[in-house]
Amino acid sequence: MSTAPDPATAPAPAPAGDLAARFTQEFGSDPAGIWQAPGRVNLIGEHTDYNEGFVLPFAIDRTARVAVGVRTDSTVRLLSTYGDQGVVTTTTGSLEPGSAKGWTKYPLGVMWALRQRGIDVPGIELLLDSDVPLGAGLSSSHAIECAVITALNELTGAGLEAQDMVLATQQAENDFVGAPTGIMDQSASLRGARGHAVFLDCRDQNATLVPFEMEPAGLVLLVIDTKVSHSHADGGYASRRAACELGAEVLGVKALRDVQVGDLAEASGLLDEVTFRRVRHVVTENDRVLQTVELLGDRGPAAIGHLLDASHASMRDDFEISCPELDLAVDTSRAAGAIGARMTGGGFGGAAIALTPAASEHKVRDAVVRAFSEAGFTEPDIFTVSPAAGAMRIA
Ligand code: GAF
Repeated sequence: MSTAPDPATAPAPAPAGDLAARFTQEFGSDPAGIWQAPGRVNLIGEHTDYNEGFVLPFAIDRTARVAVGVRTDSTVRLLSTYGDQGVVTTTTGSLEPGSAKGWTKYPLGVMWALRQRGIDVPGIELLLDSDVPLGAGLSSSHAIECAVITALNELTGAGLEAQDMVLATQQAENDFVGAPTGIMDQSASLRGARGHAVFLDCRDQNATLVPFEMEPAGLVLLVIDTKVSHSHADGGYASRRAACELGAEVLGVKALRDVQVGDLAEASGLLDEVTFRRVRHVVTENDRVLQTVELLGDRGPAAIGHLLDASHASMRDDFEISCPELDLAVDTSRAAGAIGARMTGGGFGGAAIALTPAASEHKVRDAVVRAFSEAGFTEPDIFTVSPAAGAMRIA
């Protein structure tokens, strides 16, 4: 998706009526409907999903929207309101891994994955609009995929449950896009709810909505987009996943989910030094997710700051997926008054989050912008997010 401008600096997404009008202007007929799906912030639980562990993401108030029309033939025509690709035309029969470029990999990957499930996906016309920042670790790609699968599930009458849609979008990411990701991001986008985080057990896909509201606690959640672009189809994500699989194999467990904090001393004698640190991150991170859920229930968001900090330290030192910009964003936010901060998402760039007293928001923002300028880094984009609804039809 690197050819498109960053929607973080672009205007808010077009109202549904404008998107429908643009669709009609471009394709010469009205769309069958408009669907939207949010990006996500992961509050805590990083690189635990593909280890069958626990995650606690939430859907954010930034969405991808698709206007979709059904054709009577197999032609597929795709256009986005940003980027410079123009209308991309293909056919349902020619979809195969490696056949798509840029943002079109996401809708076409979903169509391919549905066809792999025997679902008769017709030709379509699709217009995409999004205000989820690209490459910022907020899962702009899954927002597109989840909007598309929600639309196609309805338009084809496939009747897929959320769990099936999660697995279909994972297959699209893994096998069509080529990113060996887990199930967290699409679960948040499809199953999120306003005012809640999604506590997901990635072994059985059991999801529990956990109340998570900043305003009553006098807090805001800042996202600091470092503008360091990353891609999970690059090698870093895959190599971390491979280290986890190696760790589980040597320790004789199905997945690292089955290793407890109390097992780590013994594990250190069985694993090489680097693999041990990768394992220690996952095992302690699972424990931090469980502690976070408990604290949110007992004492609310003001009580979880130390767990966010510990999560960041673990990703920086043990999993080694942070970068100088993310570390600076986290350290500066903390020093300026945030009660907890961590990088969020797969790492190697993207965004940090800072849980901040509302009264300190401007101080934290100013401090981070100043620190980035002094370090010679690109100016970050800083904005607040709140837990929002999951994917739905909006028109
Ligand atoms: C990316 C992946 F898509 C998720 O599945 C998850 O592994 C995350 O990185 C790391 O927690 O967002």
